[in-house]
Amino acid sequence: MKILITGFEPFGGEIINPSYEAVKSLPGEVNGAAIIKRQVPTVFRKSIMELEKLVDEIRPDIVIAVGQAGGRVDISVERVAINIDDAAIKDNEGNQPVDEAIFEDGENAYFSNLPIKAIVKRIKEGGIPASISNSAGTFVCNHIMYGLLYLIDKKYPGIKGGFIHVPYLPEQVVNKRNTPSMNINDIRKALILAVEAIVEHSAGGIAGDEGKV
Ligand code: PCA
Repeated sequence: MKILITGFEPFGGEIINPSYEAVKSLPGEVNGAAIIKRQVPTVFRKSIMELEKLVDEIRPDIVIAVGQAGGRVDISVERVAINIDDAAIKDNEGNQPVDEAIFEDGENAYFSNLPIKAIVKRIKEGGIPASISNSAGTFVCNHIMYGLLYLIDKKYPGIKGGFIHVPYLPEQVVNKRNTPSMNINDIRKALILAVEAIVEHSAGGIAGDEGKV
């Protein structure tokens, strides 16, 4: 089994992005599944194009996109991506789409088809705070999650895919009072636990909890 895990470039004035810091620290294999780690640009459109190129090349069974959610307190496993770009800040190439559809021929929303409840349960059992999130926002993270699920819907129906948001690292909040953070080892461990839950689930664990509300 091949699992593609992506993290994002730093954006919005930050010099690191915890998502790619954690992704690049992952082992090459978890429970027999090969882990392929890549960074994607924090840029509308280009992020989806690069992700599609990676999926075409690697042909993974599972894709997990990971991104930074500054201000969130825990690991949040996203349930849904919506067909809208509405950026409050510019992306890394100066784009700032407002109220634009991502794909005109796409559904209004797509649900993650990863076992989101099993992932949250496993991360919490590992002693790390985690929850399901019902919004990935309207910036590049929602954009790539939507692009991934659109790609699965239109071209690769066999692939399972979804998105996980992670908090700031402690060094990013030194000058941001009252802002939560999580250390890199816990974020890394949470991603490994997520992969374990997904591998077990696809090996015939608790079938079909994906996307259930
Ligand atoms: N977080 C942003 C985009 C890139 C990232 O790591 C977001 O939540 O949309």
